Amino acid sequence: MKKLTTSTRGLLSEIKDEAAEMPVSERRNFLLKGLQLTAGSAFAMGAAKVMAETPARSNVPAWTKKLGRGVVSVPYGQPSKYEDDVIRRTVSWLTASTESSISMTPIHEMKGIITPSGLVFERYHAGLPDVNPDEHRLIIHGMVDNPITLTMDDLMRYPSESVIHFLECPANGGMEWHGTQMEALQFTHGMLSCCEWTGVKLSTILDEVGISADAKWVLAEGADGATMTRSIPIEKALDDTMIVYAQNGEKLRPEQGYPVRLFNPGWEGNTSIKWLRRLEIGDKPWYQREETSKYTDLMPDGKARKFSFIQETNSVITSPCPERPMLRKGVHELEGIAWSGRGTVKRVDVSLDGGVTWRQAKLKGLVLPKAITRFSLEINWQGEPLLLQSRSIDDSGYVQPTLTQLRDIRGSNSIYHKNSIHTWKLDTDGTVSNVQLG
Ligand SMILES: Nc1nc2c(c(=O)[nH]1)N[C@H]1C(S)=C(S)[C@@H](COP(=O)(O)O)O[C@H]1N2
Ligand SMILES: [Mo]
Repeated sequence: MKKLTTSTRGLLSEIKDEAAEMPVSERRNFLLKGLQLTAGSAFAMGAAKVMAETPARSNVPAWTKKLGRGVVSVPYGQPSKYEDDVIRRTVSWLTASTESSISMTPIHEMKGIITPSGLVFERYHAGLPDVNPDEHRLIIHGMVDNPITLTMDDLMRYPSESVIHFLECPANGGMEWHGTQMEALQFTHGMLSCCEWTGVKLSTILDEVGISADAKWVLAEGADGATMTRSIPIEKALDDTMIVYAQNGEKLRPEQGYPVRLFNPGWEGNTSIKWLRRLEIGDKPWYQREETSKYTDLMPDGKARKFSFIQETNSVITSPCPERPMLRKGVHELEGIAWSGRGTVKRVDVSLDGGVTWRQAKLKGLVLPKAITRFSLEINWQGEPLLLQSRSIDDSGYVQPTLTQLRDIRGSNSIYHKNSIHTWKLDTDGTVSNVQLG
């Protein structure tokens, strides 16, 4: 299958040339295949016509004429082989090695609000450790009355809770503070996932160990080679922080921290320590004990923003997008996703003219706090160029800022927390490119 390419048009003409030499019956399937992968409007409209002219009954495919595979031929199910383009991807020049790197979720292919576990973006500081759950221990100590060491079995005996929340790296979109660099939605917004997480509320366990009245911070440490360490304020720990061991109905994937991770709903992803081995209750954050914080946002005056824990509301149009161009003229369901680390997405507006006029989109399906929320708007596209934008507003009243508004306050030195309104340029031929407007 063709890999994602920055030159959609180049690929299209390639497919078109190849198709011209085929008999009509073969061409139909081939064209449809090409459309799913890349597609452009003029070409796509041709394919739709071919399809309409072929009577379905004359086409009895091979798989209708024989028995298929029996049960348990695949003990753990996998996606169809025809979906092998729906995968995590990384940007090779972003990091020096794959062990300290990040891959992105193919959010242009996502349906509904749940990210399948195998497609959740991965962020490692020292590669993926192979943790044996039988040998793994979670230690909870520090300013507590009764320090404890938990096995995974111990942990699973506590009352459990399941929540659906997004998880986003604050560097999502961070490559584009200075200008556009990425010609794919997967790379502009793909450091984002939304799963059902199951585990124990941290407050339940803190209750049991009995924290000191002077406790202010919880230091969390991972069991990977980076022994990644972050501190979270006690208020968050006692609010909705969880110790999770399951994801989308099964045990955590190794990539997501198997057998146990911390999960801080709505907060920057780095605080959700994977392969969690230690929680130390204290009165100081970790950066006052060890090194200086990496997770600050450098401001134009050289000062840094600290404690920018919350992932503020953000949104992006997922169809059309560079990977999903417009296939034909006419009525389209424009679709997108919005999310807010403060709470629930209240409203999403869509602009077709680069922010001059706005229309309110419809929120679709489940609308949950701190979760991916889908929106849609019906448009009738007649081949005119458009500048597509979406603007999310959450129930705290926070309105997603324009790029100019964000840069006015934060400059463009930071690599974190770029949640500004995103613009896609839709061309007359249906292709979509990444542009920046004020
Ligand atoms: N132990 C450990 N925890 C970690 C990391 C890590 O490298 N080691 N990366 C963090 C970062 S920066 C992010 S954005 C999230 C990503 O979670 P995911 O890989 O499950 O998508 O995990 C966080 N937890
Ligand atoms: Mo991150």
